[in-house]
Amino acid sequence: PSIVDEQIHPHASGEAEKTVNAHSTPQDLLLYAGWFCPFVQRTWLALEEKELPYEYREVNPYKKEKDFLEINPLGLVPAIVYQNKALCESLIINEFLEDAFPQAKPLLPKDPLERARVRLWIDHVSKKFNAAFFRTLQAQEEEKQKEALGELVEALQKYLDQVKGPWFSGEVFSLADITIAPWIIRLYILEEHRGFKDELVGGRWKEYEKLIKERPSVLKTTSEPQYYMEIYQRYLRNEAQSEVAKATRAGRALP
Ligand code: GSH
Repeated sequence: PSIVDEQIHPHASGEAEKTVNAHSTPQDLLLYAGWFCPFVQRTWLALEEKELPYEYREVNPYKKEKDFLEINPLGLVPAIVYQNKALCESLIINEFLEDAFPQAKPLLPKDPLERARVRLWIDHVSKKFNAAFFRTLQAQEEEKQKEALGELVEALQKYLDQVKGPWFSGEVFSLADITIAPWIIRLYILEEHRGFKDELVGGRWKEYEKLIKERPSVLKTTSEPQYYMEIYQRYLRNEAQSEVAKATRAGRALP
């Protein structure tokens, strides 16, 4: 492969860069992040929503540097270090933040059944929607692109049917909204290159999408569109060499 994922823009831009700069001093909680990464954005969003003190540290996970592999042997961002212990996986870290900081703003509802419902649909976003997103992005033949796009739209419709409004769980912004938000702000890539349209989802999609895009924590963790495009060009040509891209190419579940 001639395109190397290591050559990515080195840091956040726009609003996200301001947020990074505001979190440069050492704290008990250290976030290993890549500004471009939608999985990182999930954890970054949880930290911002909960207003926890944290230090942001930019790493390029494609370089697999020894120091970072000691933190996360899988070599994936996000990872955090808290009280000298390392933790990885965006969804697990977000659950950890809920457990470890009960005095901070909760991102899960109180009712056990509703908590379980939030988790069920987080699982749906992560298994069905995220996988369809990368399949749509990487498919090269028109027929395959259409098929993947159909699956993506269906996954979004099923999720939307479960949104109580305004947010997934009603009045409280939750980990479900956080789990899908990074992909909502990246949908413009599929709109420009794979024929995605809001109208395909229908219903209250536009309303929900608008609310997510305008959420202050989302704005504060989002870089400028041209820099995301640089990254996603490699996916659109199916040349990306990330673990996610390789799994998608091989028809395997996402890492
Ligand atoms: N399941 C992981 C999570 O939810 O945290 C996925 C994380 C992930 O794939 N991160 C990407 C990464 O670190 C960046 S967006 N990739 C490095 C690689 O693929 O080598």
